[in-house]
Amino acid sequence: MEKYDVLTLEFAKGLAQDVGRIIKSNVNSLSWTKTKSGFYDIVTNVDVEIERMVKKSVLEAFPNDSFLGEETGTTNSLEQTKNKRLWVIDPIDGTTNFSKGIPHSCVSIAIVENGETKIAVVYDPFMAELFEAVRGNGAKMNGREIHVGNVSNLEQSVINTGYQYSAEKMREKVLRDYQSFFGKVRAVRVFGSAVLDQCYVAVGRIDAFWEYSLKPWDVAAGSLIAKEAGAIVTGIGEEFSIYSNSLLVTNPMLLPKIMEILTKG
Ligand code: 2AM
Ligand code: CA
Repeated sequence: MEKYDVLTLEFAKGLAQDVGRIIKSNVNSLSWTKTKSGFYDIVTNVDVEIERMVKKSVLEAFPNDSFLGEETGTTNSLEQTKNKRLWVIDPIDGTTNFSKGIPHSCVSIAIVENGETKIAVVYDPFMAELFEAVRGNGAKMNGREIHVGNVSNLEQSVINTGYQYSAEKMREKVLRDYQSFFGKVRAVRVFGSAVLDQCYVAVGRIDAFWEYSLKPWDVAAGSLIAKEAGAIVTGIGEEFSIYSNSLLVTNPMLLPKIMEILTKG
């Protein structure tokens, strides 16, 4: 690993743990919660405060890099970020959980080069779990290498999904997919943090995860951690990129079976 990548990774890990402490200590004391695009799409004062803090720290430490965050958008146009490192941040993934005191959310940090994630750090302060990956170097949780699970038949699989309430066009498809798995898998879960869902595939807690209409900050870090842990990361009927509309993360053995169901429906 290059020295600069090691330095960046260590910086991102420190930052993620600092942010995690803020998330955990604020979980039951929010100043405000606002709606964004619809009544279901919310943001809290903590999301905004964390993102401002992260943006300031990142741009002070790495002034030549660009920044894209869920709450404050981007410092540069996509064209301008082409030959630069782009930090893609979700200050809190699982904001609805967080706002209700449900202890399942995380901070997500990805460093992207030419549209592909090179370094990823995700921290869940409630479980004190730090996930990390560097492209080509495997994935770790709390310093130990992690790998996807080895469930090969649907009947024994526990899979996970999520949905954007705002994506009205997808509603019927989401419900059809959900129903298609009934009676075929052991369980379908909806935990409410797309980033942790991808990390959970990486560590073998769940066997597959799929979702539509995600944004770069929902997928940039988790997808690399899953891939480096041996998962297949793909779009559904399209190629995967951090900008694509669909995401399936699965252990390799389940890929054909799950893809068949998702593309048939
Ligand atoms: P969030 O908590 O950062 O909003 C739930 O299915 C997952 O989708 C969560 O990871 C959630 O991230 C994300 N999500 C919720 N609303 C979204 C939206 N309008 N666009 C993109 N992602 C969204
Ligand atoms: Ca968020």
